[in-house]
Amino acid sequence: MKLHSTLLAASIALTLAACGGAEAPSQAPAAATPAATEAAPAETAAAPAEAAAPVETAATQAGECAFNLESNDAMQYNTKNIDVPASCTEFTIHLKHVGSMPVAAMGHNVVIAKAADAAAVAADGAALKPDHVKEGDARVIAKSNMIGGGESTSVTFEVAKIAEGGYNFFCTFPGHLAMMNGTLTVK
Ligand SMILES: [Cu+2]
Repeated sequence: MKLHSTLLAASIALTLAACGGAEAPSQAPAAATPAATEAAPAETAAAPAEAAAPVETAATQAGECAFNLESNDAMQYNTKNIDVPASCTEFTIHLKHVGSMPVAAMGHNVVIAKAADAAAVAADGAALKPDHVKEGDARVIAKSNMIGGGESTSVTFEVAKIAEGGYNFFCTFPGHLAMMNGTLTVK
């Protein structure tokens, strides 16, 4: 019985000694948690492309026997039809280029001819700078100068010459005819 107690005491002493000697420095370095949580890039929704302005809003009838026609840097007139009162003897189309591009790059004019002749008139004038209309072209009722951004011009014609109908107004700058043409309606 005595021996047993002694062994037990020794065992305890050993245990204590072991514990005492094991003084591990308890300075655990703070785990450097990478707190740099990357800010999620905000998905900026792409702004919806603005629809091109309607073509026919800005056209204005400039009095009984005239019309204010606008053209721009996007190769457009601002109307697809011009009403010409049958009561007018002469009719004038005032053309304004509201863009800023030079005439050599984005020139516009107004030529009056039968719709069926428009393509041939433009083709025959394609190489003829600066007006792009063949001199003395019998198919042409009237034509304005070719203008660039910020400029204005006008063309006047006798209404009787288009009274039978089927006439268009169009631009003969190379490549513009498909976009830039409209009807003349005598009424
Ligand atoms: Cu043009």
